[in-house]
Amino acid sequence: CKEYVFPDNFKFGVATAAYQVEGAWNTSGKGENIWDYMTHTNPSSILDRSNGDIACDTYNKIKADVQLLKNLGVDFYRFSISWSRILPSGKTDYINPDGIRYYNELIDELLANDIKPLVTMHHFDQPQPLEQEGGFLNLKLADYFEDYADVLYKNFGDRVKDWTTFNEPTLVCFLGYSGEFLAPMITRKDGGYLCGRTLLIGHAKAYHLYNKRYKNDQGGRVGIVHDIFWFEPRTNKIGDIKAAEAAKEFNFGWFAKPIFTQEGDYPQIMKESIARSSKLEGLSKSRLPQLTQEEIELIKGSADFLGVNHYTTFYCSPIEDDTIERGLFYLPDMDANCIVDDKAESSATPWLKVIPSGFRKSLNWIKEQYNNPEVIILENGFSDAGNLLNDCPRVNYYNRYLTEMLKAIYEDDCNVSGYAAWSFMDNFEWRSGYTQKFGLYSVDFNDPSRPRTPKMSAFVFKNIIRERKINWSYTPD
Ligand code: GCO
Repeated sequence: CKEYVFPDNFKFGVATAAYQVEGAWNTSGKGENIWDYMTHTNPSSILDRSNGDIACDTYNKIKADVQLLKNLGVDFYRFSISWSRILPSGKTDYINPDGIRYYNELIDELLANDIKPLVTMHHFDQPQPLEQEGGFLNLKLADYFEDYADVLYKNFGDRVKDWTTFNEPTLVCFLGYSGEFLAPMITRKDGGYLCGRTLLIGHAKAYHLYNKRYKNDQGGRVGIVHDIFWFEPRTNKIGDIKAAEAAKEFNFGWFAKPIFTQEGDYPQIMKESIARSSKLEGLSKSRLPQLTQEEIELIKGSADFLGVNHYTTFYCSPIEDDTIERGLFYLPDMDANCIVDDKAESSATPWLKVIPSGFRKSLNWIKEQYNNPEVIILENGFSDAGNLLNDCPRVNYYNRYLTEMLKAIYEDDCNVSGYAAWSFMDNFEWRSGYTQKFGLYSVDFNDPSRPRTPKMSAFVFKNIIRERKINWSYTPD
């Protein structure tokens, strides 16, 4: 097969998120966030009854961890800032000096080692006190988010040049406010959409604030991170083809269409199917709140680049096809039921099957639907269950997915400028606790000092970065 070399300006990184790695959950003035609250009040919500109280303890390991990053040779490190560590109440009544100190030290240490920080402002962990006001169901949180972004730009923007507002808004909203999967586990049928509006507006406000007040001096850029699964029709029947289209729009178009297209509104398929199911339930109007013209104008074009997380592919059929069991990717109101391919290679995560071709297809779909925006892959990775250092399946996953990405760049002209592996190290995998390991470094969670050990995948990734090409000799036959 053809050997591609990564483009000259292509940037490599690894990613983490605050709640999954930091620990120090109540140290030096940090406030409680929705995951602290949920794991403490409802321990059985987590598969192994664990939590992120200590996690990987990255809070206490800045210097050592940055050396590991340097050793990998990454150009950037994607991490998230814990809103509650900076603003314990969620609002600007009090800015926690230790939060500012901690991220200053991390950013300075990264830069001293030639690693650029790429910062996520929100990765699933909003402050718990804001839930008393309805959390993201309440549009007011868009303003609180803008105020929080202001504090971040003011304190860190002299050194942070790559910002993203929200990580995976679809999952934050559907799984947090309509489904029962992510904190705060609210189950309101309209919850996902109310949350979605707040996130879109909060994102857009944070984007415009940067442009108005900071961009001139700081010269950075602001994007957002969407998850994209690839959705294949289960067969070539028209119903299955339509179902796969619907799933793409609910998963990705919901947040990408308003921001990245000229129409600046929700996808038509989504509007129609929510209106239809609302009507069937006897509601007088659709439970999807319409964006006003003013909101549309605010949101349209509000991103300098598109962050993309991609892991796997699902196979879709219409919901009425009751010969098919309800799949793992199913959103209420969406006329599609999407299942995993049981025959594909598995990871330790039930929804994550190894289907590399879906990556190239996703990138092509983005190129076609969104006029080839600049894309940075901000998550892609594989989980296993044990403390496997000889992690051949992960190496294989990276080699094969990166090859598909390179084909998308060279053969299809997709505008992909960077790639971050998920994850730098094993960490707290949300509802699955510590049962699913995604790291390039293994972490011993039984040892209070949380030692890190490189897996084979860390060496392979390091080699890819150094040689700027995939070295297949690491891959088992
Ligand atoms: C997500 C998050 C990550 C996860 C990763 C593996 O996609 O849910 O961005 O925090 O840990 O995706 O599931």
